[in-house]
Amino acid sequence: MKKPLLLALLSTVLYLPSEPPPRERALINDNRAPAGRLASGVLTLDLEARVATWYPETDSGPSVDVQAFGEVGKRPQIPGPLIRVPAGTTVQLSMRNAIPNTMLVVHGLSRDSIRVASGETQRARFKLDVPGTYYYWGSTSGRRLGNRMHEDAQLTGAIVVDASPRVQPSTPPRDRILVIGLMADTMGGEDVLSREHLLFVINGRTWPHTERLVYAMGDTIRWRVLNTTVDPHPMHLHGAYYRVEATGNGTRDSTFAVDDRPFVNNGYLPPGRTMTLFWTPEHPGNWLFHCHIPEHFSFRGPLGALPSHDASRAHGATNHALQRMSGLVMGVTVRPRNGAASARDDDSRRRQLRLLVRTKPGSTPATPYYGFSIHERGAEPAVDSGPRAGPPIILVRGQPVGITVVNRTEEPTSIHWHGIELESYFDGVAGFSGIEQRLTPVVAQRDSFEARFTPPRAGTFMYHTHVDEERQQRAGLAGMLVVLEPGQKFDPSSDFPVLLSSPSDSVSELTRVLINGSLTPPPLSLRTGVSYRMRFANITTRRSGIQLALSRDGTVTTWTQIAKDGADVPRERRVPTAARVGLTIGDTRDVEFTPTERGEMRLDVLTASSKLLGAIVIHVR
Ligand SMILES: [Cu+2]
Repeated sequence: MKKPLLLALLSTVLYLPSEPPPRERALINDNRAPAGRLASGVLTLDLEARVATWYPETDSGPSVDVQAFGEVGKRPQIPGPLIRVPAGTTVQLSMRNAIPNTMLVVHGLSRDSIRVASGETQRARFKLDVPGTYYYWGSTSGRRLGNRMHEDAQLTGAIVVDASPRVQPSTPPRDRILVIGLMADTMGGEDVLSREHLLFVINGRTWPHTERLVYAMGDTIRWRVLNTTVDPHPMHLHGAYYRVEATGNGTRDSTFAVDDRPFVNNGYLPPGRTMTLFWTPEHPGNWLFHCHIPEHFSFRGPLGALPSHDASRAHGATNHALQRMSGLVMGVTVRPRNGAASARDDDSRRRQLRLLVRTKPGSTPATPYYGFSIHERGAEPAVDSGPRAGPPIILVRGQPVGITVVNRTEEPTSIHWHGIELESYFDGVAGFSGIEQRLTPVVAQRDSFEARFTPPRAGTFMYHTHVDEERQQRAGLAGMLVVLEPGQKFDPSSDFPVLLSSPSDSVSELTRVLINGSLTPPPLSLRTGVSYRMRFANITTRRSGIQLALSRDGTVTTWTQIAKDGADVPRERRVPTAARVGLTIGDTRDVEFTPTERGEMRLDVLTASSKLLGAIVIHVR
């Protein structure tokens, strides 16, 4: 609208604001530059909470006004300014509340929370003594850390206390700090199926706009990952394992003894928890580090809006990674070593399999029903209407394999070999896996793609679609991948895969899981005195809190955990424990047990609050 000329002139002369001044932009904080002034063992830090405009995608993308911490005289940051000091540093803090009409309560700085009314400044003096990873957080809504949803949900900053420089030379830290944040409209929980707005960010940005971390082969990569959200996050690393060095809850951080460090590719990060991890890439190329809950990394609209029904169909997407994922994902690029020879391809020894991906009877476009079949020799197996999960693929450690994924469905797909340490190009993230210009293509309708790898480790892994994950995994595109030691035979009478997935209809999904693709898995027949192995895998789409329990007459028995995520528990650390274990999305776990008495046993699949989701009945003879 045109302003009347006189008013326009007056505005010019008198600088009358014609509209409110634009808010200042929040800086995206990569958590590399510590805040404040450090001198003689004292950090002077003047913080302020203000309202700022946040751009979680790109500098010119959609934006939202939120509350943010900043240093006084500098721009606000999301996440808040990094406090990073050597152990023993005294912090001289001032905290100002520049948000109108609020009571700001800040936790994690000094022993007590700091309450600051609008326009006021509070001071605190405290010492940071214990090395580790922590965070501070504020609220103006009176909510707890994870329950902040809108305006105050980004009032979070990392605190890192480094070992004293007298102990450790003061080289610039090479670790990276990744703060997971969330803005949502409802809190969620086990039974909430869809949240309208759900914006997951890492260091203030959502995928594919999160920072791309670049390393060289042989680098030790060290991350401090902070979950300041209400949701748990199983953090899956593609193509490699990491060691968890420490875990914390924001105010306490515990370092594992060297021998106790979990060795995983899928580490569980509950709400409010932190973990410090490290890994050394052995393969160059592009790798993902992402939450394995599809709702947390599937494609969403601007500012995390639930995409419209049409937009949620991936049929046209050719670049899955960039067009069909968002949220809680980091991309890592590992540069090849100069002059390093690529792995020698020995085709004469390569076992060739075809993995047929086909539409099953009963499939509809709205609720697709797809199946995997393995075709190794002879005629192609017929399409069956059996279990809604792929058959186990049995491979041998050290034996090269070529698995040709043949897509005969009506939508593009791509298969990820979950937990296998392989070349990036075969990792299955269409549009992302690979090196430089050679990126994995999506497997289009009526097309195929040969994944080549040599499993370096015997154990329990998975193969599953990495396209439109929620839809295609529920359609049935997930199975177990078992890698045996050379010379070992797979014995289905003593070795039991137990793959958990989600039913495709939303009513069953509320109360049940599929066990090996079935709501009614057949009972197992065991004999006393025989040792059995069970291989558990959770590829459900929303059941991150699953517990598995083996019991007799209502009493949990004992078993021995022998592997997690495909990596063996060292023999000397294998001890019988109570037969109950958590299995989050993306986890695999192997246990061994020997029945000692005849009778009936049960393997129950339970929610975190012990509601029954499914069971296998076991007859011991
Ligand atoms: Cu998550």
